[in-house]
Amino acid sequence: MSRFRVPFVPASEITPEEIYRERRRWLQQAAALGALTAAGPAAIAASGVDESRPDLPGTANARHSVLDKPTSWRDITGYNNFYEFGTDKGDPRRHAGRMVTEPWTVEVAGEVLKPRTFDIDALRKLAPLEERVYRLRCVEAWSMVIPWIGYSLSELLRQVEPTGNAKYVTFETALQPDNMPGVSRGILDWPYVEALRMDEAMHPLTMLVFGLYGKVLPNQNGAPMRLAVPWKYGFKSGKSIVRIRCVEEKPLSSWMIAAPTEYGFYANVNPEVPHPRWSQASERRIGTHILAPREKTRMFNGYGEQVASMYSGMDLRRDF
Ligand SMILES: Nc1nc2c(c(=O)[nH]1)N[C@H]1C(S)=C(S)[C@@H](COP(=O)(O)O)O[C@H]1N2
Ligand SMILES: [Mo]
Repeated sequence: MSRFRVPFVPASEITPEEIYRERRRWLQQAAALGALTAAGPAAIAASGVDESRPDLPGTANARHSVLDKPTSWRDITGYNNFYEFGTDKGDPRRHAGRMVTEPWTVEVAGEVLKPRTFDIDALRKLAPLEERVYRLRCVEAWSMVIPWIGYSLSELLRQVEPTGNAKYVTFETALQPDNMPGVSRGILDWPYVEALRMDEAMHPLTMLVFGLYGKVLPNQNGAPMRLAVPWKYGFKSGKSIVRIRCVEEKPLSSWMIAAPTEYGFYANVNPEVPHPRWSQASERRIGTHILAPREKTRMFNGYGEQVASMYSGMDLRRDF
């Protein structure tokens, strides 16, 4: 990345859209030259990537990447929510090594013409792996920037041919009570289940993830396969998925069952709708200086241009 610079134009002379377009053009050029990858050698060295993990490279997808500086490997893999392993931010890294991820299969069933159980190796090869730098905004008002490796979930759903009755898609996390110390402590209605509307699931930004920073996904981040839905609060992106079902009726997610007034089905990032117990107007970027100002949270986590049309006509205060 150091060989390339965003061309400098005085900010006073250009509109935000022009900045955005210019940067995007630059990104595409850089990507075409193979220069832009968040997991490039310099970035990897700086972020403390665990070099002992197996490689899982992906081709940089500049169109679907943000320009924010990726959060360090240390923070991405050490500050986690994965309640199956406990509620402390360090619990997933401490305990997720016990989760058995081999062998691993993913059942894709329900309202589909071709239900099928996929082996994880087949899933990794189902479509070309891409690297996409996404923002992740947690409902707890912190955020990260993560270079994920994977491809659009639509690639998988197309394979099973959803029927006309398939209106929603559910994602179920593995349940290994003996290996997951958080499960016996209640908290959620296990297994962890999350869901999307079919158009959300088919949106190109909705990503099936197998790796990060060019490495195979660590268990605490949802190995061997998790979801990344960047315009929604982090809890919508289920980890360590074993079952995907296309269904007709709007499903209840584990979080809706646990606290229906706090967590809705859509959970789109929305600075104007506070959580009943705290504001969602700003966020703390993990890994920045303790005195760094909080960032303003953006509607749809900054992905409005790509996703807002899916919600036109909806009252997002009611359908939170
Ligand atoms: N199965 C499962 N998936 C989960 C969670 C969880 O507790 N269990 N936590 C969610 C929340 S609240 C967030 S913010 C993201 C965090 O992902 P990360 O730890 O990879 O950053 O995972 C989501 N997926
Ligand atoms: Mo979260």
